[in-house]
Amino acid sequence: MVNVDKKSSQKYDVIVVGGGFSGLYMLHKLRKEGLSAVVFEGGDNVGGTWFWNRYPGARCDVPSMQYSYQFDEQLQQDWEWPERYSSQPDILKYINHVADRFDLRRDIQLQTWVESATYNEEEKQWHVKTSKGEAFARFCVMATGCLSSTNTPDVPGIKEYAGQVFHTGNWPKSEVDFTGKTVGILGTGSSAIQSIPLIAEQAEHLYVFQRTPNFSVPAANGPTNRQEASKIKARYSEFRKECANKFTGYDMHLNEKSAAEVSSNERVEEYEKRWANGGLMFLGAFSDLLINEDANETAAEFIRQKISSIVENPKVASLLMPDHKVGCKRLCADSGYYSTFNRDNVTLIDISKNPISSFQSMGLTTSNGEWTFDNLVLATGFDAMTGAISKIHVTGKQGNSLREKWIKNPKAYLGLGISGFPNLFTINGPGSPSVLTNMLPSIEQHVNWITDCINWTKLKGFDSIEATLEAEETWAEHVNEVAGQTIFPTCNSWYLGANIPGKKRTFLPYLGFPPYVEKCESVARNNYTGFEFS
Ligand code: N01
Repeated sequence: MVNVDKKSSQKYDVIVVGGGFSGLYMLHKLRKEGLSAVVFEGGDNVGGTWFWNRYPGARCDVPSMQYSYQFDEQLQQDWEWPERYSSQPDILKYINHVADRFDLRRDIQLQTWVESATYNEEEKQWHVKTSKGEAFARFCVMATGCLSSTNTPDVPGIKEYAGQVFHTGNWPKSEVDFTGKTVGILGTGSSAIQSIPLIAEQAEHLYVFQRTPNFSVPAANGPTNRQEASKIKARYSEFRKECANKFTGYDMHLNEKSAAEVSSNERVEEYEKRWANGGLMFLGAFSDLLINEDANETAAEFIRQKISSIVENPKVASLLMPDHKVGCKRLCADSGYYSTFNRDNVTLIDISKNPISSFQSMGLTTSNGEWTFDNLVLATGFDAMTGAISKIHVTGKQGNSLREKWIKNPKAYLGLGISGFPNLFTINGPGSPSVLTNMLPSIEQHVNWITDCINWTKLKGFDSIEATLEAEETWAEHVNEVAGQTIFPTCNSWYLGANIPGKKRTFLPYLGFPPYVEKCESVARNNYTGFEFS
């Protein structure tokens, strides 16, 4: 581990902010290139998202054999994933193994929050102030995660609530025991859908406050199929290449047929097959589910019927049925979510028409009732893709603030570089495929690209590299244009920043991993078009 006092005002080639999947690989890669680097991480251990999201049932919904690093062949051969979809503790164990295996900890400073990063135009370097000191570097890489800045709703009186409050995205390390407790949970996104079945098993009574219902499909998790895993390992690098050619960067088993071209029997058969197999591959059932509203409606109706067949109380079933398009809010994968509403100790409260008016010390009031509970769980999501960076006072050229820039319009060229902020890179920043892909290959692609770019800049004798405003704007327009051809912008989601009051509504992630990679490679091949150097 970095000795805080000794290194607190040292100068590096690169400062990396964040010690999750991105920060760890970034450090490893920079070191391999002979560059000096430090990682500042706020948590008391590595892991990022997987360090903080310890809520009951936290699990990844991308298959374990794909949700893992591919940069080291021996690592991917050696590691054994116990389950098809990995639990948070197993992923954290893996991240810790990687930190030890590649001797990363000596350059990671834990429990160190980055407060500000200021670009010195004369010296062409970043001055980073942390909770423990300061450091300088020519380059700064924000590896701060897309879903790491928690969103706590600003409901009147929420601070008056006297029971214990837990946010799924910032769950305590010590065990939380809801036995004998009444619990209220706010939110019904992925985190809630994973945790509700487990909290319901423990709590005396669980009140679920739902503003918008969400589509969920069974995860069908289970132990890793060893035969299948061995087959993948026998040709891991080829398998990874095949996945990189998929739209989402992982294998969705996309059916080439459109929903319209098959009979209704064939359609239902396909949906049934995918429902039974489990997971997000449900969205690969037909080629046009995400681009054609009618096709999408066939999938939506199939899931609604499933809800109706699982949930015994028809009124509750009907409340759980979303009326938006499947996938426009991220599809969830669950283990017994809908059937949990058949339990006597679970009550669903619709707050779409009767919103929460205020919290009191013992609970909350909606326009049609009062609810008391011992503990409150906020499963209210994140200020996605820009929130974590905006929390840091980032100041670029001419004293301009990144927070101010992003309030008006959160954009970055290729999700990698920001005009007015030279030598600053974002891993999975706004405009990158990131959250619409398997995050791991997306992270590795960004880290590799950033490292090559830093090397190239140094090789050419430049002191700084900066995205041009024109390139940044053209890219942001393109991101929205591509999304506009799909069902994604048809509902309020965090992809659009719509979950954060006051955040500009713009589509944040880029749709399509292979064309994105091709674009990044072409930019690099052509001497980093869209960037300027000094
Ligand atoms: O957050 P969310 P999440 N009053 O934003 C509600 C990833 N992830 O933590 O829809 C009342 O999806 C909000 O309601 P509404 C995954 O990418 C992955 O669950 O805005 N309600 C919504 O129901 C996921 O998409 C995995 O009307 C309020 C909920 O809170 C992303 O993280 C697991 C409210 C927030 O849902 C975020 O998921 C978990 C208010 N003021 C997470 N404010 C896996 O890999 C918000 N809500 C499986």
